[in-house]
Amino acid sequence: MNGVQSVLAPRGQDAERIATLFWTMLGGGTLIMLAVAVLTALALKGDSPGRGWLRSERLVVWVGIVLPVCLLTALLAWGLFALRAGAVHSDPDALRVAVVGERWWWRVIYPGAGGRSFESANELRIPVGRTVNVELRTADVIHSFWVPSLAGKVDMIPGRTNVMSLVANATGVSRGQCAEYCGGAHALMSFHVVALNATEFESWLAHESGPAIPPADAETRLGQTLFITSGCGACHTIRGTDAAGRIGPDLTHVGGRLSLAAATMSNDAAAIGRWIRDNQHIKPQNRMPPFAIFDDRQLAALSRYLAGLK
Ligand code: HEC
Ligand SMILES: [Cu+2]
Repeated sequence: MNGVQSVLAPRGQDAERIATLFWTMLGGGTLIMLAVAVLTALALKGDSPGRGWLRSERLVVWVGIVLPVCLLTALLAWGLFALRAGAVHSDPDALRVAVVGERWWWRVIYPGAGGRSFESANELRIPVGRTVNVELRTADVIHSFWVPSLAGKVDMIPGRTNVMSLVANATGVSRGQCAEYCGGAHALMSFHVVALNATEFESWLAHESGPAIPPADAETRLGQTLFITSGCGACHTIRGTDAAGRIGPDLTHVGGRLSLAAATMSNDAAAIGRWIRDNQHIKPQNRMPPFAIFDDRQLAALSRYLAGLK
């Protein structure tokens, strides 16, 4: 997935402006540096008419003062204009989604039908071409929400709600990362943003807002029973079951996500099993205790149940 997390591979309106700003500043800076190098070489090694020209007052005033003042003022003005990226787009049709930074994962809250919101985690799905205003909050310390290929970064600050706009220009997956050190597992606090076309997005949203699919066979029924009886539901919600915990990510459709544990692992039954048994080695200090209480058959049932929650 080349460029999924690169400022230089923009796939969003604001990221495009930032990339243009970067290339323009780089180009301008390079030209100025070359000019200064040539003038320096001339001053050091040039013949005497050349050096005399360099000493002339007119050159010092025009090239030494007037030119830099005009050039830098123009670049500053243009840079400020270009960076209206980062401003919130006022778009009546905008989709509003909330993302809450938690040590060390992302709670994502979508508006549901009839004004009722519902939760997901560690993955933001958005419709391509439509403004998405993301409300950024934190449950604990300062985090920073950054998807380099879509837009600039905005901090999540205790007691405040910051809003940023995202507009994806193309369908596809971008990767984001917490960009403000927030303690132990900060480096493993990433996520994906998946831009879908409008109809795909609407059907995904409708499915995601619904309850978990019930287990279909004896093994996944055992998995669900283990989930409820082992205390997982104290921290996790699976809508449609008795599990209604709010401390960890909502697992109603966990099997449908691209990754586990905030883009730390790939997502399949085997990875879920490893996560349950060994998560403190996989993501040291994360807030889920490792569970060594299951035998292999139980762990397989529990993992298959969760992986099946698409
Ligand atoms: C004390 C609270 C707590 C308990 C109990 C708990 N978890 Fe977790 N769980 C968490 C937290 C917090 C995370 C997020 C970890 C991270 O990514 O930093 C998590 C993450 C997960 C994930 C990855 C979810 C995702 O979106 O990436 C799975 C799967 C999971 N837990 C399954 C379980 C199962 C199965 C049990 C019971 C055996 C369980 N959890 C018990 C708190 C808990
Ligand atoms: Cu962080």
